[in-house]
Amino acid sequence: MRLTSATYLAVLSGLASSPRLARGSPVASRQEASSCTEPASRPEWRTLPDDTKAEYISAVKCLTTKPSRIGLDTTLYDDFPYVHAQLNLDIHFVAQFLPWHRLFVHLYETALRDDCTYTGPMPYWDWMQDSGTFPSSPIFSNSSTSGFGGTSAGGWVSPARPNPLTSCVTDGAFADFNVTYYTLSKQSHCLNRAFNNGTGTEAEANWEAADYSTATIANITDNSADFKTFWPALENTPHGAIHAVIGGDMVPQTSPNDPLFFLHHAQVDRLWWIWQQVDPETRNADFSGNKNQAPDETPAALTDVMPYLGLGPNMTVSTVMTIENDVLCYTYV
Ligand SMILES: [Cu+2]
Repeated sequence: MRLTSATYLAVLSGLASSPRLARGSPVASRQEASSCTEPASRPEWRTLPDDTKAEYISAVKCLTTKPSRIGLDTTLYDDFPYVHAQLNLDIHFVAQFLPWHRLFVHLYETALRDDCTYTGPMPYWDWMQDSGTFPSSPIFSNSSTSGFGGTSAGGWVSPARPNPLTSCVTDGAFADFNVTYYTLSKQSHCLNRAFNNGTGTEAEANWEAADYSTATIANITDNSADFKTFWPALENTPHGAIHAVIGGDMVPQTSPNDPLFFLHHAQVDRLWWIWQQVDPETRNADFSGNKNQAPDETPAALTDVMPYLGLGPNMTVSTVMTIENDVLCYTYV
């Protein structure tokens, strides 16, 4: 999907009327509203040439050679699962789910560029294309330079089993790749995947294909009139299914251990953006629902501050309601 100039203007006008900018500079013109004149493109993973895929994957691995940015004795790579796990209850099943992960992926992209000299684009993984044929998705390529690899030998095992950390990825660029955290503890282990072909019911068979099909996404997008309807539908069903079907390290709160996490969440972010484009004037400012997990019913607000524990500056939700602004500057192609 490409932005037309009409939608681009609509995005800018939504930005200019956001509370954050309106308060700071009441006479800001549309041009002054954003310094983002050449947004970076985010393409689908399988459209990248092999050398760009290889460059992306080596930048991801490079993060394991850089020091923690938040004062841990582990690496910059580990900061991401660590922060995500610490904040788990504040960023899931709450309105902040989408904006928090939007900025989280951006922080990751920025680390790949600034700390690991990556020059290519941040890719997303359109798993709708893999609904019904999940294990044969090209993203699971066994190329040792440009493939994320597939599942472990032995198939699905519950993450609750006594030793949950033995489903090692054995092919692709992350074969025998080690990660450091597991849930809230430091527990070094091989990157785990254990593809889960549903749990037996009709609806969940075939890799839960129905949960992330094109038809399901269209249904969510078309039938969610407001943010508080759209976000839980996206989080609970397609987003959750992809975590569950991959299994292994994608299941616990340290799921950013799996490098696929960031391509998955770029896709979730893209789907939010597509939903916003249907009516940008309204939807670029539509943020509503519960601020905290039940039973706290405090309503969420654009002025809510999103925490990142030092990985990046804490920011208000309003800062990331669009993807082409002073802080974020990218678009999906
Ligand atoms: Cu998350």
